[in-house]
Amino acid sequence: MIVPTYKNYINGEWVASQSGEVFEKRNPADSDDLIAYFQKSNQADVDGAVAAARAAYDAWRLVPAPRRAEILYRVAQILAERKLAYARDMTREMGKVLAEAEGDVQEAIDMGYLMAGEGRRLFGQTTPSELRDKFAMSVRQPIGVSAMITAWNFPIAVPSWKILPALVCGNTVVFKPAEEAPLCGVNFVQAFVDAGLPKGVLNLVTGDGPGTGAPLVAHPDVRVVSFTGSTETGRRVNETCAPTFKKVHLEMGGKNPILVMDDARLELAVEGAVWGGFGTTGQRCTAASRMIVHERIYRTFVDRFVERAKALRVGSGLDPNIEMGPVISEAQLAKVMQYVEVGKQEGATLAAGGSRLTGEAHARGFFHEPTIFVDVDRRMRIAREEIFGPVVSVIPCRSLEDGIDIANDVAYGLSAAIYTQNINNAFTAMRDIDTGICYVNAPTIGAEVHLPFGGTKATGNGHREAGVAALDVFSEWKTVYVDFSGRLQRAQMDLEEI
Ligand code: UN1
Repeated sequence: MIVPTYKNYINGEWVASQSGEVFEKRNPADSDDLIAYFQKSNQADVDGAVAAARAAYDAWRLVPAPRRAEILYRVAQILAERKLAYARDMTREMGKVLAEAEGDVQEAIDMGYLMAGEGRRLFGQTTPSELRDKFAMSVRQPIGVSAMITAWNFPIAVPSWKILPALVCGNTVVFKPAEEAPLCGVNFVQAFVDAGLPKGVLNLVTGDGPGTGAPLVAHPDVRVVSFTGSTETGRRVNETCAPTFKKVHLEMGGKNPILVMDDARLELAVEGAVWGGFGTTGQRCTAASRMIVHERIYRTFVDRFVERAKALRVGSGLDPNIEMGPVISEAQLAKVMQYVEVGKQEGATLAAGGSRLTGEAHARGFFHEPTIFVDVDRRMRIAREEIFGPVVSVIPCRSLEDGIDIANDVAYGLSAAIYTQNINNAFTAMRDIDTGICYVNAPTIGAEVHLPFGGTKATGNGHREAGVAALDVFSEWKTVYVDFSGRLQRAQMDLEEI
């Protein structure tokens, strides 16, 4: 079978990298399965993509927003038509099970319709002026060329949270998808091409962080950067952008807790723990990697959770019977295995899993057992550091207050959940847990696109994506005063007697 080579998309053309180099992408469930080659883009490619986006901006920003939105509506329709095909490519490329991959594409469809509607809103304020015969309002203005750098774990959904709001606001875009999921990036861009987006408005450069991402972030004509990935890389992105005050949106790590109170519906909490901890093989920013469980129900919870985790069927996500796919790469698998060793050395009790899967069905993929450590102390590294794999720590707590204290005692603050039947507990947790997202009686994963997505502390830098909140990243407020009095009026000074 011929292995395809995909190109960059710059100024309305599919073009090869000026580096003359490509990189390969293989299926993490089967490393014999070579999916395709992609361009290894360099500074020159980035310069070309940014120049195209810069040139297209002058016209695109003046297209009426409702017309811009019509193209986004078509993008959503095209994604809906191709949902299964794109989901299959996604599963093959990054491993998540097919039903989840379909959910990923669905998230972009939802975002498309949401942002299509925004084209007829993009609300600002109109207010009375303190002076007579004067009008005051604020309007959203586009910023310019936006650079999107995304992770591989939600390879269509997360780019949609960034690209669709950027475009409806009137910005143009250079998109660098994760090198672990470039085909999803290509597929997503193809939907815009087929929807009739004018040339140069959306450009795609594939490649790695140092070769492609770094020159993109540093490019002087890029006015706004939106990044999803590790806290370590996010810090570098922020530092690169600081000297020129480039607008930066960062979405980084998590160590998301599920609190299970002694009044919780236990079966529901166990189900939530399994889905939150092992859904997407634990490779979500929102994955529940800490179960903080009230000591009164601790043993029962642990027994049931361990039993459920051990029963999970692990394998290729293309098989409909499989519940958990591989981790993304050999390097990521090594990291997971290293953390398992760390957990053992720290004295946590390994209650489920703990090993790479190596049998016949798993030999050519990066499969790891769903793994649970119990009796974990909050000071252990496995309870504090983001592992990004199927490893969950169970930590006992004495009370709601103690549980919230443990929940907040990490560097990150993306998502949290509480299982309780007590409304006072629920509202206390909603108020006191220091995260950007909080669930009651549902696990930490499963955010919906019309609400703000993001986190506190080392998870973010104060911005939110998706929802209407994303518009704040991709627009600047312009405040406009219109004085139709025909004379000089001085604010704060020319106060009228009434
Ligand atoms: C991510 O892990 O980066 O809320 C995004 C969720 C998904 C998105 C996760 N809708 O779990």
